[in-house]
Amino acid sequence: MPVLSELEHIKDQSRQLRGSIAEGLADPVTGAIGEADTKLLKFHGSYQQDDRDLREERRRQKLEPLYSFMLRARLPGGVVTPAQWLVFDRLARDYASSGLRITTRQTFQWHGILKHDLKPTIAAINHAMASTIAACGDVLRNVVSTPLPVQSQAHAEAYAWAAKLSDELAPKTTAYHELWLDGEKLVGEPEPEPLYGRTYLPRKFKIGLAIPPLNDIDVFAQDLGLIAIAEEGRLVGFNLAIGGGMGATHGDPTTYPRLAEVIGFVAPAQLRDAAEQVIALQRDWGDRGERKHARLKYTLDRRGTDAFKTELERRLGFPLQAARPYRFEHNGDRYGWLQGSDGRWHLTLHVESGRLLDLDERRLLSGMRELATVHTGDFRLTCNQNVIVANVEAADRERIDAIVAAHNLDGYREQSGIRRHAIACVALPTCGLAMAESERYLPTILDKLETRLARHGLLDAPILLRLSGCPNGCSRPYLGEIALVGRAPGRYDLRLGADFAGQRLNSLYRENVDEKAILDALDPLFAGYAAERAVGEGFGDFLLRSGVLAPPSPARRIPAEVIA
Ligand code: SRM
Ligand code: SF4
Repeated sequence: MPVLSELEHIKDQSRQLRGSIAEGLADPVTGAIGEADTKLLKFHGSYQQDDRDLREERRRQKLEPLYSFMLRARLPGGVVTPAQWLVFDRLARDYASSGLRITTRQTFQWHGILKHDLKPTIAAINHAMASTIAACGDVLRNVVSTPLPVQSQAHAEAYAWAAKLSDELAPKTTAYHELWLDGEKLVGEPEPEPLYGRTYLPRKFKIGLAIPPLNDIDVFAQDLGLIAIAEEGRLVGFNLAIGGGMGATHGDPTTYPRLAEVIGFVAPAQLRDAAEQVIALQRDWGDRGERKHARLKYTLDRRGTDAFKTELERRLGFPLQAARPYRFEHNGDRYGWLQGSDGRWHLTLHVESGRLLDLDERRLLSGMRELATVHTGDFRLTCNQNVIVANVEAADRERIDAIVAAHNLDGYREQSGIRRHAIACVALPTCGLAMAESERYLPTILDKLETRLARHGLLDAPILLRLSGCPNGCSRPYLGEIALVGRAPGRYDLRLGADFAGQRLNSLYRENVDEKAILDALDPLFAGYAAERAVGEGFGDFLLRSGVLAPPSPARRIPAEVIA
């Protein structure tokens, strides 16, 4: 029996995620809660953080760090009703420090919530018929799903599946109600967790559902990726792809980003069981000794994908069918108005780094609130940190356009290709793991890249740029045509060569370099791309074809035979 990590003991003794969180919240002496409870709090959707900009100054003043809490909602498929939007907006104004933040898993985060405001904030989110449970922690996280409902019927069915999985496979503990919603206090033994047991999963688990040709959720970065297969506009089932993940540790080759492998196809009626059994098998086979190796991707590489599939089919009691052909076109968002097959309209707006905040003349938070007061459809958050004003009647388009223009929410019309397709993770000052700036650095590096791209006539080229403040990869940087992965303040690994459909990992091009070295390395590549690219050829594809980068090993790309 391997030695269990400390977190396994904390989970085991937590009485189904209670720990002493209630006591910690009630303690007026500190803005923090107990160390072990911070780990359990994640399962309730919140991280204890401190403002890293102020850390040193507070230490000098012999003050405790400026503790606050980040809260993450669970919003399957990124769907938000206008009424919910207004509640979330109010919470951002009343309790958070930096507006609303759309995440790379199509939900909202609020940063900077003080300890005593955590309970009213969570209660209000629940009152708005949403939740924060299992938005973080060693459980199935928010299930993401292609947000753009252009193929309206297949989309509606696929979204319903994402919502069902998210709901039915969530933890069943009543600790959440007890702590945040004044539910009845537990007396005696905690309630059973049928899927998760006393120690939940070895690590976080992510499901994402993509509807080809859109891979806007990066389906191959998921622990369990579901590729919806539609025939004549109706959903007929899903290909299953298992073992994707981005996280790595600098200098540790036993950790790495990995693409999910397509292992077969299931009919809709088989999907819930298949998803549940993949999770259950990872629960049983995952590494509970070393958290760095605990994700499903490492389980598969240790035990073998074939062995995993065989055991999965044994537990399911039926074999998976052969994977069906599919084709992804790209993993970015499509900006502007698009009409769905049911006649309704959808407007995708660009939100830089997903941050909705009122700053000078850019009043994005207020603009979105005004939209929410008049909109009769719904909103969809995207995994590229953007927002879709969805299901708009033709007659309402003009009114929506006017609000969008009045609040500078239509920036996408003027932006360069690279700016429209850039994603940056939060990083400093809130993320405790950040080694370098990301969200706050994005505007600076974009300006400088745009200057170089303009010189080569490439301002309109849609190049996929991804910035992460550390190798954990929250912006899925290993799937960027250009990616910067933080090493230290002002220093990054420059990675190049992913494709534009999320089907090939990039590779390291320059290690631990500063801004000048990054720009100097990219400039001649931009020149070559401008002069020699084929029609429609992406920057990443060009770097491979022209021999700047070596062809990737099979494990770093999705095999062509499953692509239609
Ligand atoms: Fe992430 C940890 C932010 C999507 C891989 N991530 C964190 C924490 C909570 C830092 C921490 O553990 O203390 C960050 C909080 C920063 C802050 O102040 O808000 C954080 N991750 C984010 C978000 C907000 C990035 C963003 O800018 O939008 C995304 C929230 C998603 C959500 O709504 O659930 C976010 N994180 C991702 C993704 C992308 C995805 O899932 O599509 C990944 C890569 C995919 C994957 O999981 O492999 C990702 N985050 C990680 C990891 C590395 C996990 C690993 O297997 O090694 C960590 C660190 C960890 O878990 O130990 C991490
Ligand atoms: Fe923080 Fe690293 Fe994730 Fe960025 S990639 S949010 S720095 S954990």
